[in-house]
Amino acid sequence: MSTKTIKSKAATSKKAAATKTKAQSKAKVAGKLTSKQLMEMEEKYGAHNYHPLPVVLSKGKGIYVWDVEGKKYFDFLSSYSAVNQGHCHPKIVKALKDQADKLCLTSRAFYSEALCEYEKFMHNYFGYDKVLPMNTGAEGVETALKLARRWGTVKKGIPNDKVKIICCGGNFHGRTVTIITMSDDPSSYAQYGPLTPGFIRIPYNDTKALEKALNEHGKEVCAFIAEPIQGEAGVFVPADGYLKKCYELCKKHNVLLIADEVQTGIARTGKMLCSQHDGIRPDIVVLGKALGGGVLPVSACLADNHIMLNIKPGEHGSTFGGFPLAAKVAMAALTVVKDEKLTQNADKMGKIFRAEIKKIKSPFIVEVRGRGLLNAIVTKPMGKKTAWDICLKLRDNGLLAKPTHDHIIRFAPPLCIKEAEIKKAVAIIKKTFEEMSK
Ligand code: IF1
Repeated sequence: MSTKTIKSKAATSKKAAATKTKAQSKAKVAGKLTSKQLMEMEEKYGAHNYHPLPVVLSKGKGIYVWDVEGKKYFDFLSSYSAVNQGHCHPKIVKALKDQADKLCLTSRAFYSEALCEYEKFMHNYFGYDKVLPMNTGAEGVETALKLARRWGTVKKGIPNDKVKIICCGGNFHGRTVTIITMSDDPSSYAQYGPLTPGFIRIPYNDTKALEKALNEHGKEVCAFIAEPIQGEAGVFVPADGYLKKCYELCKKHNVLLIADEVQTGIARTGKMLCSQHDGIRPDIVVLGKALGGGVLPVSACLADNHIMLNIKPGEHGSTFGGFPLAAKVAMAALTVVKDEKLTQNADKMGKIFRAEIKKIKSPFIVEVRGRGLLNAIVTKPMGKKTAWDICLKLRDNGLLAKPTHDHIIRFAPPLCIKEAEIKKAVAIIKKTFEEMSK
């Protein structure tokens, strides 16, 4: 590197350091704590069940977030697809505020006007007979497992202690003890004691493996659960027609198909439900994340009566499931998706994103993959540098993303992003890979 370059780099980093210090002292003057102080606070008083990227956010609007020092970033994680409509969407926040001044919580001991309205809204929006409202994605998945097992024992006649569910390697469905039983990732299931019986795991994207499992165990199997695209596994897009073939095999063996659309649903992949890419209608759909519009935890199971009505009053539920705030927020969140044509935009912007990334000539980019605005860049190891290091450099350059594994980085901005913003973000990604190569 020439002396001139060394000098200019030194000057740049000195300037950056000076800016940071100035911002920190400004923060001090404003009486606000600095990022460093806040991270130390979490270290001391918060459980250590996460290792966040070192950035402390204090504001969000649309596709952008700001840290406590006022630095602006593209949000390319969207809280793992929970902020599809953009941060603090005015119509969603208004729905929350209006309801919060009227009635927040009734429990399910009584009816609520908002929930009754929401239930009909969900029927009309998704075309299933009924909705079972819950809160987190994991609760939605647990509810789907219970609906399937209950259908299996009551309708299919499977002996109660024999009922099975087939799941996929590489899955991520949440973090309860029963759900981590399905996981093949030791960081999810190890050393939590005895797990839940009744699961058969097969490889993802392998219809022959499903056919074999159904031929051998089909009589005791009530359901097959899969993500239409495996998010945490690294945005693993299965072969075209995979889910359709799985659905046909399930029908042949009188087995329910559960689609976990917590991350892939609500327009993220360029269809309202990712299952629609294969033209199928799963027996049970699990929704979460963006159903709450980036404002509240809202999840749900959708199913028809012959599945939903096997759970009788008092046999399942949740204090906050479908509470008035969630009902109003979810209706606003889904209305925004339709009114702002976010499904179509996700499809269009996703194609532009992948095409632009493919133009980047970097020895470290192996491939870019995804559907709609659920994408990932698979990277080649850069000496000792990992995807984490790339994300640190992306942060410095004004874009927030997170690795799913050592070498895969997920890129999932809010679905309201525009073409010019996609191109600015790609320019940051390009610059970052160039800097990492030096
Ligand atoms: C965290 C991962 C993603 C999900 C699918 C159910 C759930 C999730 C397909 C459970 C949740 C979140 C959990 C979140 C990070 C994120 C995640 F990295 F953990 F694996 F997206 F890939 N089904 N995924 O993706 O929903 O109970 O969290 O509401 O920090 O644990 P939840």
